[in-house]
Amino acid sequence: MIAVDAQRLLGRIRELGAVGRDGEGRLIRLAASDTDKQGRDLFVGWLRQAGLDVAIDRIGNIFGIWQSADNAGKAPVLLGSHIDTVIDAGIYDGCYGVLAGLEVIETLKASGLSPSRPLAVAAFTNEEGVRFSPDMMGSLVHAGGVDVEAALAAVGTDGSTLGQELARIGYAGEREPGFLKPHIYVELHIEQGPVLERECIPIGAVENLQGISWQRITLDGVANHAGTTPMSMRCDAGYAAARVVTFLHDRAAASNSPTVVTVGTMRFEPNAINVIPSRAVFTVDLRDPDEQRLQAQEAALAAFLEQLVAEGITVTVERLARFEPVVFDGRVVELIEAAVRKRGLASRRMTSGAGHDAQMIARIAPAAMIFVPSAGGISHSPHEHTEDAELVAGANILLDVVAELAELKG
Ligand code: HGY
Ligand code: MN
Ligand code: MN
Repeated sequence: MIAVDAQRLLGRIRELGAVGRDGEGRLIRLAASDTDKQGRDLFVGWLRQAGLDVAIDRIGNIFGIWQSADNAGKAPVLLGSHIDTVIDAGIYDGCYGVLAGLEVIETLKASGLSPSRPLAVAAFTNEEGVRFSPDMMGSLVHAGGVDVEAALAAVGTDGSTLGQELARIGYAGEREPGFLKPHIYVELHIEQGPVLERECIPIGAVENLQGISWQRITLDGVANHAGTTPMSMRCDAGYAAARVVTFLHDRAAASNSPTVVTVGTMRFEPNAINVIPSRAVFTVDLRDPDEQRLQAQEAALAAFLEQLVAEGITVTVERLARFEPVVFDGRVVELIEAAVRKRGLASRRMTSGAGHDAQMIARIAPAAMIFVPSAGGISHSPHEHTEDAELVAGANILLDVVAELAELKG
């Protein structure tokens, strides 16, 4: 059985993982930033070295395509993920799937076999959504889920627009989004959760992905003196925000369901030790594999906010992202499981707790994902880790699935 070049793959993961470190050594490659450009330039260099055609679309999605005279024009097997990161990120989230996709194509290209259809690997823009909302933006545009002009007009947390920033870093491409219609899409990714490690299973065959609801909430109260204002006379935006966080956490914890909630960002105004906050701005990330339960979570939050209004707080809610749960293509999941059995490995079916580009590409092509274990279930953290052997095993499963899909001819 052919196998990927483990050292080349592992070396590239580490090399890309070193790009975009700040003064404290934190890995930060937010979408369309200077460090994202550095990562993009490195990846494009590897695509060119591999002799692939490089195409960049208007939302900055990067595609490396291997096609020949006799298969050009047929829908490609598409691999990929993202290389933008969160703040203080690990080196595997997204990058592993992009670099393993490139590795699989390079390995097949060197094997002398020729696929019946083109093979392509994508690095989608702004999967993380930390600087520009929504997340999975590049793949969402590719799948026609949002108009490219609207996406380019997205205003970032720093007041810039995505379109300006892509132009500034030289990745405002020419190709129309969606120019490449995949035959099938397979995304390899670290699990970012505890299941595979806990069950000592090397591969996850991901059959579905939970729904995601992102909102930014602004609570306006009344600034006043911390010392002279009796508790009964306060309209404290900071306290109100804390009550929202507690309400959501307690509700999710008591729900006895896979419901999860995260308030990952919060700021007060005027943000002074002796001033009752007049304003609190925070984000709420709600997720559930069941759409009804997700809607019930959103309704419970809305009702709680109504209560705050009755107490004199002014509430403003901005919708940042809303994606329903996605079920992947069972045939692709079965292909993954068959490839795992052929290599004598174990796998289990899984739901993805994280959002991924695959959930967007599933709108336009049969799609599924392959997971490998995350040590301690940790991700979106510098402590994110997957063993080399696990990374290589996952890449070889991707190789086998692609070889099957590409109907290789000797
Ligand atoms: O938020 C997510 O799940 C993904 O990492 N963008
Ligand atoms: Mn990811
Ligand atoms: Mn991520």
